[in-house]
Parts: sequence; structure tokens; C-alpha cells
Amino acid sequence: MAARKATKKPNVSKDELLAYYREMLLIRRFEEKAGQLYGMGLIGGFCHLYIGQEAVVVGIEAACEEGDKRITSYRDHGHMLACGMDPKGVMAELTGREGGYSKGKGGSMHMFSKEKHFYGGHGIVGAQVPLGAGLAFADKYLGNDRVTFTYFGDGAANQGQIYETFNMAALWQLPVVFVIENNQYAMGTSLQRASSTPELYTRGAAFGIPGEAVDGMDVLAVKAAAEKAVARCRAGKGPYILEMKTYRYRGHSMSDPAKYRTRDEVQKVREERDAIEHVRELLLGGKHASEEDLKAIDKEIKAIVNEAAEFSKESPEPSLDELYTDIYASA
Ligand SMILES: Cc1ncc(C[n+]2csc(CCOP(=O)(O)OP(=O)(O)O)c2C)c(N)n1
Ligand SMILES: [Mg+2]
Repeated sequence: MAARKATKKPNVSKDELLAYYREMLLIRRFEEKAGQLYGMGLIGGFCHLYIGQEAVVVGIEAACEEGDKRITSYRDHGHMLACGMDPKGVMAELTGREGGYSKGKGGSMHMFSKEKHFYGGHGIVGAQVPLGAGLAFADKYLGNDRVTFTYFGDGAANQGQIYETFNMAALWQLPVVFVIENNQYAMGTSLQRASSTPELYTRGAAFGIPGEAVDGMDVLAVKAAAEKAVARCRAGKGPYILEMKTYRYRGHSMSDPAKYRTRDEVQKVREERDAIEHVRELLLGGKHASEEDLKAIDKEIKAIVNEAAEFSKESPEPSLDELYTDIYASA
């Protein structure tokens, strides 16, 4: 991945930059804490961290309006935090406790919030993509101008159901933005080894769905691209593809020894393209904030994350009666 092009005086306010800084930092510190709790045996099962990819979801959310929907894969903690779900409820779900979003019965990959229009959290690769088109269909049917953001990975982009979805989404001109989070790897397989065409943003061409590649490590670039895509959808012009060029710093999941890439590769991205560092430089360089201001934000975020971790340890395990609830929908 090429180093970031120098950003010329971006047209963005101090408050916006501070908000993006805070939101990305919350995701990173939350994920670091989740990694620690996993190491301590407090989180079981699978746990896929989002560290490195923060600018994607924060930039997309900056272009959303109330009522817009989002749906994603199992790498979902960042998406939940960015759309305003409570860090305590997310962390308690990770530890399998009653105070979690799915009452401790779903875990990392299965959380939802109707209030925040977050539709999961899906463990089957690509499964959320047709569901995302379905959400967009519902909005079109109801005649409102809401948009659904359907996220999936570079690995998922090679699945058959993605193309069935592209066909119907284009045919029905659905208000859906397909966000491909191209973090270069699908488990231990690099995009170069698994994909006949690495330009994933062109994958809708056969269906007449336009797309573009975006520097997914630059929150401002992500926001600008998302605003364009969303305006197009709201105007009834149908689906759009945004391929976010991003990178995950940690393994695929907590149990990944990451033998398929070198430490230098990861280190280089951290040094040259880190999304949080980028905004930090814009804040300091533009004299919008001092080192002290940023330290105070860091402290504030750590307190939120520590509070979530404490809650996730203190909340009780779900009672045995819960084995029999939430199985069938009640009319
Ligand atoms: C249908 C299906 N096949 C295989 C798997 C196993 N699996 C889990 S994640 C994954 C890789 C997906 O990679 P990508 O779409 O790039 O997303 P990322 O993990 O990088 O966010 C695979 C093969 C699965 N969960 N579901
Ligand atoms: Mg991937």
C-alpha cells in the first residue's frame, strides 16, 4: 500500500476533527481492552478485532443521517461503537453477561440494536450482503429516503451471493451502499493470491453498479466518498460500491498466529498510514489542539473503556431460563 499523499489544508472544522479523533480512539482503546480480556479468559469463542480499520466506519458514519441502517460481518465492534451503541452493552456481550446487547447469548459476532439501526454482526462470510439489500428494499418499498450501508470484506467479495445481490440491487435500484473493507487479507490469504481482479470497486460493472476506491486510512477521504454515495442513493439512483483500502493490524481473530505476513509489513502501515495518527497530526499542525488537549481526550476515552470493562465483569451471567427465550419471534 502506498504512503498517504500529503493532505493539503483539508476543509474541515476543528470540532469535526476532534469528533473523528475521539471516535476512532474509542474504537482502538475498546478493542485493545477486548484483546486483554480475551487473554485473561474473560471472553470466550471467537473475537475479531477492528484495530487499524477505524477510519472506515467513522468516516461512513459521518455521512449518515438518523434512520440510515448498517449491517456488517463478525468484525463488528467498531461499527457498533461508531453508530452510538453503548460500550458497556457491547463489552458485556463479549464477556457473555446479562447486561450485553444480546443478554450474553450472542457474543462478539451476534449483536443488534433496533434503536441504532444496527442489524448485526454476522458470522457467515457474506451472509449480511443480501440481508443489507433486503433492508434497502424495505426502505424503498416504504417510500422513504433512508440508505443502508452494507459492509463486507475482500474475501467475501469473491462469494457468489454477493453477485446475486448486486443483480437484484441494480435491477430494483435499491438505496444501498456496498462498503468493501479491503484489509488485504481473508484469514491468512492475501487478496493477491485469492482474487483474479484485485480492483474490487469494479466488481459491480457487470450489473451497472458504479464504484470507486478510497483511501480507507483517511477518515476525511472516507467521509467525502460516503457523502457522494449516499446523496446518489437518496436521489433514487441506485446502489454504489465503495472499496476502502484499509489494513488490519491484529490477526484475523485472537487465535491467529499471523505467519502469512511479516512484522515489518504491519509496522510500515502503522508508521506511514495510521488513521488516528493522521488526524492527530492535522489537529496539532492546524493548532486546533495541543498535546495536553489530546492527552485529556485519551484519558477520557480510557475511563469510558475501563468503565465498560468493569461493567462487563460485574454483570451476572444470564440465568438458565434464558436458554428458552429469544428463540422464536413473538407475534
Ligand atoms: C461461508 C463461510 N465460509 C468460510 C468461513 C470462515 N471464514 C471466517 S472469516 C473468513 C475470511 C473472510 O475475510 P474477509 O471477507 O476479507 O473479511 P475480514 O476477516 O478480513 O474482515 C473465512 C474464510 C465462514 N465464516 N463462512
Ligand atoms: Mg479481509
